[in-house]
Amino acid sequence: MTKEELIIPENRVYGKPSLMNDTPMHYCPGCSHGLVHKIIAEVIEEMGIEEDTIAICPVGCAVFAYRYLNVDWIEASHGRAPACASAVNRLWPNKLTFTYQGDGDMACIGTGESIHAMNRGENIAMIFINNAIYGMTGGQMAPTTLMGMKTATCPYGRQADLHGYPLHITDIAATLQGTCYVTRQAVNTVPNIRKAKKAIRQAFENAMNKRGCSLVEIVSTCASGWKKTPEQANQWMEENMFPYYPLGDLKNTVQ
Ligand SMILES: Cc1ncc(C[n+]2csc(CCOP(=O)(O)OP(=O)(O)O)c2C)c(N)n1
Ligand SMILES: [Mg+2]
Repeated sequence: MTKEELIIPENRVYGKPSLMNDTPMHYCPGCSHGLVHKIIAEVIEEMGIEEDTIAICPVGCAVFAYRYLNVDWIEASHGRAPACASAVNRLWPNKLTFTYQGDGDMACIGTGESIHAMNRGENIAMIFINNAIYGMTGGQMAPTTLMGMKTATCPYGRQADLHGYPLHITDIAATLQGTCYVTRQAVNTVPNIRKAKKAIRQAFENAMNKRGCSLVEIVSTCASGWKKTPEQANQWMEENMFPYYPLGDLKNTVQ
């Protein structure tokens, strides 16, 4: 069956998108990163922009994203993906440019770059994996760590007087004039995976149509960092993360 025939809905068989290569992923069981990679690959394939995509990967667990999807990638230094994406998109305005960042990368070391890229209305899409922790470096507290949540650097739980409050960077993004689409999604169930995929497609279309900056937050699990099994991590996310980071669109100027 040719690739064209495969994307006709009635011919479609469950499988790996052709953009995903056979490199074994380094992600832990139950991690959201792999699922999000897959839906990004599907969207790029469905939009037919495999040769017209430049992705910027972060420092964090997704540092090796460039190994798994066969598009052009640039590896930015920690937090600098939005600055890098801004330059790329100004040089190649007809390419899809997107960043892929964790909460430590986007909402801590890269807060300045993220907010200013969004505020400038760069024609880029930003995919933001919020697992409320620094996964890669051993589970330290992130700006998005919940109140009371235990991490390697707040073993008694996050306390306001010591650590301050969780940063709602997605809510801040929605207030910026340069953003056209800001949404919060998850990949914990099949319906949510479908919604997240639709959101990523919308963000990519906005970027290609030069409508401004889109931010897609994916509320995510980090089973290893949270010291839980994959099932427990999904349940913990539903019970604790979703009330604090409710799913849905925060801003959509495009409808
Ligand atoms: C300049 C710099 N500071 C700190 C680090 C250490 N470091 C690597 S990844 C990371 C945080 C990653 O967390 P996040 O962005 O949430 O991604 P995750 O691993 O959770 O997906 C940190 C602090 C670094 N590599 N470079
Ligand atoms: Mg993280």
